[in-house]
Amino acid sequence: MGNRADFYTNYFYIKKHSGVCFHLLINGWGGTLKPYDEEVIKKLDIIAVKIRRHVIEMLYRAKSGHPGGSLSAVDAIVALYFHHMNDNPKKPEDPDRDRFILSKGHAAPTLYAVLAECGYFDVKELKRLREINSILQGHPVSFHIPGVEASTGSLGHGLSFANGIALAGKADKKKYNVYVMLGDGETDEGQIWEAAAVASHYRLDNLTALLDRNFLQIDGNTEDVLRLESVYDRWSSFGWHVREIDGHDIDQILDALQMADDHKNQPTMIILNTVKGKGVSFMENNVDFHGVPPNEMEYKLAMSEFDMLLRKLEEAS
Ligand SMILES: Cc1ncc(C[n+]2csc(CCOP(=O)(O)OP(=O)(O)O)c2C)c(N)n1
Ligand SMILES: [Mg+2]
Repeated sequence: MGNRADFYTNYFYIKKHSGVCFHLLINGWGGTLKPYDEEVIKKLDIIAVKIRRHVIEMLYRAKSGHPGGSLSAVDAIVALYFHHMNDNPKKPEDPDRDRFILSKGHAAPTLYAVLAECGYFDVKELKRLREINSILQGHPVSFHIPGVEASTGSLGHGLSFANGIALAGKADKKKYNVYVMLGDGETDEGQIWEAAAVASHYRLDNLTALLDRNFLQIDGNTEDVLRLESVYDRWSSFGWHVREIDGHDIDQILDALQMADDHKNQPTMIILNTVKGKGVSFMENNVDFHGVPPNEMEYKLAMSEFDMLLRKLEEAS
């Protein structure tokens, strides 16, 4: 555990340090170099596996929760908190912080694991997911958990909430950015499209939405339940700047986030092409693991898969 703690401490330093480098590149030298390199990507890949491990441990212990949509969301949330966002776990109420809102609140275990590993609260709390009197309930509650910006879980509201914070940022002449993650099934909600229209009407270029496009929702393929395609054309016709990437490729995620921050006069939608259950072979693309935790055998199998992958990644780094 000591090694892991050191690893995160060091990584947190790299995150902040690379932010400074980026500032110099843009403001000092004006170059086009990326504010990260292969080493950063390798480290984020390793963190992502460790977060997935936490998620499965938490769900197994709690005997309930949502593995599929938690696992598909990991890489983007890791990229945001461990590299991209300007946030400080020691000052979770800093008025100048970047904000992240997990609109698909059922992926709470991923957000909790990331916040804990960043230092917002003790990693030991993760063991108490869904227990009575635990701060970590099945869906995020903002007034209980340091670092959680919005209480979510009732799908469809997060983008409207993010709009409000982004508008307030403009009114107050703040420099912060707002990031919000939506599920693809979640975008069946009508409120999402009211919010999409509002964001482009007010030219909220300080707002970036990330769509976890895993093609599955609670009980089937999104295209069978209520067709979404063409997702790209829909968001673009609502006045959004849209980019579509591999949602498990850290390099592409970091690049898209930077592009979104730099884009002016429009909100940006990053479509993350993802795999529901990513990282656990028998959960991948398996709708049965939308809201069912692993049993003992599945838990052990998942752990052995993570161990194998971690060994491979650590040897390569
Ligand atoms: C308003 C509302 N209706 C229904 C639900 C129940 N529900 C929880 S998850 C889910 C499916 C969400 O699918 P998607 O957004 O694609 O999530 P992911 O695939 O990322 O898990 C549903 C319908 C809910 N949480 N809120
Ligand atoms: Mg989905």
